[in-house]
Amino acid sequence: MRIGRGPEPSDNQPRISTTPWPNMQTSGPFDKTPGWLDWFSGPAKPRFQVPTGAVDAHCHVFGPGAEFPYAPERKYTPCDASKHQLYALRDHLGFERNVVVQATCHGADNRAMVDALTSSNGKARGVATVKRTVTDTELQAMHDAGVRGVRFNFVKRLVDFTPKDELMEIATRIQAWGWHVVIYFEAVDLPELWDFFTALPTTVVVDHMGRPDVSKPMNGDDFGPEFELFLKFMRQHPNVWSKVSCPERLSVTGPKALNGEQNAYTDVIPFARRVVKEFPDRVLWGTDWPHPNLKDHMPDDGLLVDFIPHIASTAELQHKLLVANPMRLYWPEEVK
Ligand code: 0GY
Repeated sequence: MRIGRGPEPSDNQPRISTTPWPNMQTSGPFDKTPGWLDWFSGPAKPRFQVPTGAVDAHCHVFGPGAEFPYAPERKYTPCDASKHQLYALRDHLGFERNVVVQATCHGADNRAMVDALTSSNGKARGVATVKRTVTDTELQAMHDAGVRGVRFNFVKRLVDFTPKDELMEIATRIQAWGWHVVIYFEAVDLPELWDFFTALPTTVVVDHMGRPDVSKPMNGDDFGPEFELFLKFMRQHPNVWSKVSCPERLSVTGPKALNGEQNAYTDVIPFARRVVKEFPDRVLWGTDWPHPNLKDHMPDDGLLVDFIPHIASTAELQHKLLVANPMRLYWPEEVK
């Protein structure tokens, strides 16, 4: 099966094409960032069968630019990646639900993400980006659409600086809707951000394990000061969760999830496995489709799913990672 781009099909069905690597475009008055890697359009069927009710808890939509323009303040212009293509991928990989995280190329204009949620028959929830000027009416409308969190991004190549007092004000306000805060930062910045993160009054979800440098030497069970600090962060703060996603972004030595590779990104496995083992009730996993800003290669999402049993080796751990935990955080009303 291929999940192609192009004009949206009138019946909202995924478009099937025979071209494995089309040059995907950006619609509207936009040009892709030079060197942009397009998402993989012919993913393999995963060998690993995800459990019934599995949630892809980190993915994005991009535009389409002609319908949902990219934000003027964006740091990159991607190829379009529509809700139809996202939901076709979901079905192909065997997932039942998605958590759509606002991508920085849309700034604080959440319309594309919210539109994806409202088109999902309740099968998608979202994480928004908001400014302190957001009104309670707007927050309520986003809640009604399925938004359950806000994302604070500290990765400098992606966003301009937002003062911490503004972020704390937002975190305090969203508590009224029972939302949580998703944080994205680089491992080297954790010491400086520690006091702010530990003062957040909500559940806090860390993107991609705080982006460890997996090439730093390990000593037996000791992961070195940077990742040990991240583990301490989770250990000391029971409100902190982590996504154990994005091996394709963190890996230095691969091998890449391409050409049927069943043992991809082996250098990331010890890190993710450690987090899953120590905090099995506070981990989430997502594809990160359509994989913004990858520079080296674009993974085959089917093979990315085959990475999961390497980091969650039992059916019980897999169920927590893919079903029980995301359901508790994003669909608590359905959890008995
Ligand atoms: C990710 C990672 C990245 C980008 C974004 O919203 C975004 O632009 O999240 C990245 O470039 O590392 O989680 O998708």
